[in-house]
Amino acid sequence: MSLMIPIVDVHARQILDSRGNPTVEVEVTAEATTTGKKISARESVPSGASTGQFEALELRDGDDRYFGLGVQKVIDHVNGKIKNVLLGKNVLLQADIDRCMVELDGTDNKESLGANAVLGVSLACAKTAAKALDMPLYRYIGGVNAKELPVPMMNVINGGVHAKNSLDFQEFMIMPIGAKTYSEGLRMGAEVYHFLRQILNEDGLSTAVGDEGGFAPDFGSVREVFQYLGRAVEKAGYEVGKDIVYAMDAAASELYDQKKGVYLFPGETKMKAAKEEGKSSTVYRNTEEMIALYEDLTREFPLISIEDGLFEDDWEGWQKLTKALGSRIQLVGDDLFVTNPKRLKCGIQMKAANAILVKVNQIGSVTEALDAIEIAKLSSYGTVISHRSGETEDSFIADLAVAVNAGQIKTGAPCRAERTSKYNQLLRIEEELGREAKYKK
Ligand code: 2PG
Ligand code: MG
Repeated sequence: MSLMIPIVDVHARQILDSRGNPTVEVEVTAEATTTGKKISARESVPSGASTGQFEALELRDGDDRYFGLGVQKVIDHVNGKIKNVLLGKNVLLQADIDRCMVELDGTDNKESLGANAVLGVSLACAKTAAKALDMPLYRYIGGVNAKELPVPMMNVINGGVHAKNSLDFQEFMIMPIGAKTYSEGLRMGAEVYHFLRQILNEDGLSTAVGDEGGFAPDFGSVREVFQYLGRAVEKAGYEVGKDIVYAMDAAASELYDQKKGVYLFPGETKMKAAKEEGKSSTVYRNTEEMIALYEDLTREFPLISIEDGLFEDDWEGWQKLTKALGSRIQLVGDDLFVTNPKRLKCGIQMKAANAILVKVNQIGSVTEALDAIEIAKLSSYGTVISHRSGETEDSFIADLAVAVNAGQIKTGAPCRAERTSKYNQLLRIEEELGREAKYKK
């Protein structure tokens, strides 16, 4: 008979995320039948700003508290219907727990209970189960072969909807691929980040940070961003393209004008107008021009990964992009796939993108996120485990990245506690794994 550790309590509360908006925290308690000992663990739910239209639904109250962003309805769903269904269930049966909640919800996008309700419970169950077995979370989820520390994709320059600056693209990341270990990589990234601040300061540019901890000054162009990154890498004593390479998240759906079928660049327009004393017209690009821009950037700079290069429902465009660049660089589908096994399968069939961004709250349960990762791996698609721009101090995704040997994690700059909590948890895991820890296998 397999081990039975029944759930004896499920309790949700409203807490604040890193943007000061409400989110859900769930505490699950289980009881070891042999000893009668109670074990509890809690987890909280992140929240995006550049959300994909195909994501599972994040339920909000829509009343006059917290500008409509309260999650009291979600709390009631967890403490009511969900708790009723889960009491007495074995906390070790994650797939069974998640399936029960999906069935209870009964919709495709979890709109009746809210993906934030289901996910909070799902995450907390996994953590409670690991604790009940006295196992590290990464090992509970991933098993005995969970040992690969991910390369951090550190978002050191913020733009798009994550910052109020002139940058239309959302994220510019550094990846310390020249490091031998994760901790060395983290150090390299943090050093570059500090030199970047120094250089920006010297040039009179703002070093205030955006939602993910990266700097957010007004840059004249995308190329200027990469030039600054290069200067910071060199000043830190590393080699551009060898020790450190670049990644970006264009978050192109945020720029896409569906009526006109083009991508608008308001920041670039503003900077151009300032230069040309108000004479400039709106800068826009069509799909071919977007692809051409990416091609140019990958030739000019060691840019090895582009996320959401095109609109989230332009499958044809994605096919073209993948044909043009897919054999040379990583093309990551975030809003395109929304961690949804169905959309990922479709993309694989169509040869759209070659990697998936995994955000647990896009799909709303641990099991479904693991399904998406498995499908990606089977088709040799890359996997990047990711935070959201609105985060909490929890570090579930750090353990998840090691559990599935994802190889890459995107969790912001080495700054702001909700970002460093993930990077720091990875340091602990690396220490615990000791000689078995792998980095860039
Ligand atoms: C993204 C994310 C995380 P958000 O687009 O990849 O960096 O942003 O959580 O706002 O969707
Ligand atoms: Mg993205």
